[in-house]
Amino acid sequence: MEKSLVIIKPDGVQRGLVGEILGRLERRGLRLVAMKMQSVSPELAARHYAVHQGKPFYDGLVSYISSSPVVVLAVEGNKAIEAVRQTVGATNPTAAAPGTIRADFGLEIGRNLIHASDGPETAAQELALWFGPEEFVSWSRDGERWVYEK
Ligand code: IDP
Ligand code: MG
Repeated sequence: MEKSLVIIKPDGVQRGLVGEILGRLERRGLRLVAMKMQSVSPELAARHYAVHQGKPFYDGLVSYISSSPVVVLAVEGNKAIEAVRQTVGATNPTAAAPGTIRADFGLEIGRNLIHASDGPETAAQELALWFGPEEFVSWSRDGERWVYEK
């Protein structure tokens, strides 16, 4: 099973969409294995978005993510990384497919509501950046045999 790191960004929290966003991931069958609400320091934002350093949107991105609290979570499931990215939608909400979180709730790339890991390596790095090992809860959902064939 794979884990993915998800951040409900400040706009998602401020707009009261935490439950809606969480619900979409839960209803897909993904298992929530860690979750917390926190403020994001510019230092943490810089580490999380290090790959984007030097890009024109970098400064705005760091101030956006540190402007107001976020909800950070880890979800687990078969192909969780790909499944979450699909439910999240394309980076620019107006290019995202209808039915995705970004298309259904967003209009601008600089206010796209949610972050999700984009591959196994970044997921491992991001999970270690945002959570200590003791923050993960190991459990299984009783209905998982109705989500997974095997
Ligand atoms: P992703 O979140 O879909 O993985 P990335 O390309 O990794 O997209 O970019 C990280 C974040 O940076 C985006 O989610 C978005 O918030 C922001 N971003 C990316 N491109 C732009 C842009 O052109 N203008 C403003 N913000 C951007
Ligand atoms: Mg990305």
